[in-house]
Amino acid sequence: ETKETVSSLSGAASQKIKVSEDPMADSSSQHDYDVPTLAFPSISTADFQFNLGKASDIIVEKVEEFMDKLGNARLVLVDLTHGSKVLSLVRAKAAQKNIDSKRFFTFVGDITRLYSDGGLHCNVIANAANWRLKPGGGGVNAAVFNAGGPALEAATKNQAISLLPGNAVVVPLPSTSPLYSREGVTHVIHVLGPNMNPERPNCLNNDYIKGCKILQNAYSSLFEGFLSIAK
Ligand code: AR6
Repeated sequence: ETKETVSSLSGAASQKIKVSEDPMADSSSQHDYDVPTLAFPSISTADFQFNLGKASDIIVEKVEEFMDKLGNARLVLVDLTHGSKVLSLVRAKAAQKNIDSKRFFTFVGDITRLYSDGGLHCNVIANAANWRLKPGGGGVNAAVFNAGGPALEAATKNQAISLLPGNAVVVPLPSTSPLYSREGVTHVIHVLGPNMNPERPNCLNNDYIKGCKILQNAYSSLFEGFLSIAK
């Protein structure tokens, strides 16, 4: 059922438009845009060579732990391809644990183009950073710093100059950053995960006792950082 109403759109002359009387029909898309949403990559599982099975266990365990504190906020694990092993492992394990798929799900796409390419609005995105918080180096770090532009680099320097493994830093994004204007991203959270790659600093030489602890701490820091701005 619809009714006719008179409305002024962006200051233009009034015009007749039809609006639906079903409140859900009009509010649902608006509602989705407003839901605090964190998009995050699988920390440490590419360049840092962390075991995918262990990493996917930790992701699901940490998501489950934070579910109760989330309120209406959402967590989205992102990777570049439909063939992503870590996405399918996490999907299977999350389903097994009956994790609410409205508040935690996986998404295929470039984390710097979730809204413009995929129509998914995430107000916060996470970066799998390096300890110096420097641009470049490939992977998601290069993509996030490229997309964020000089504004992200400067804002990052304001918050921290380095990061210890297992830690995260929340960076408010200036509106001059393309990530803000194009994607609607208001914060980037840099996370430093454990490194198993001998060619990168702080290699743990396959010590998965330490590695798993650090990855757990990394996700706790990330989700706590997100909650601190989502509320
Ligand atoms: N969008 C979404 N996911 C991505 C993107 C993207 N644009 N790019 C990569 N991934 P990695 P790490 C996924 O290697 O293992 C950097 O050079 C990727 O498929 O970016 O924590 C830093 O400077 C994988 O699932 O991060 C560090 O030195 C996940 O993101 C180091 O690499 C993480 O892959 C960190 O290594």
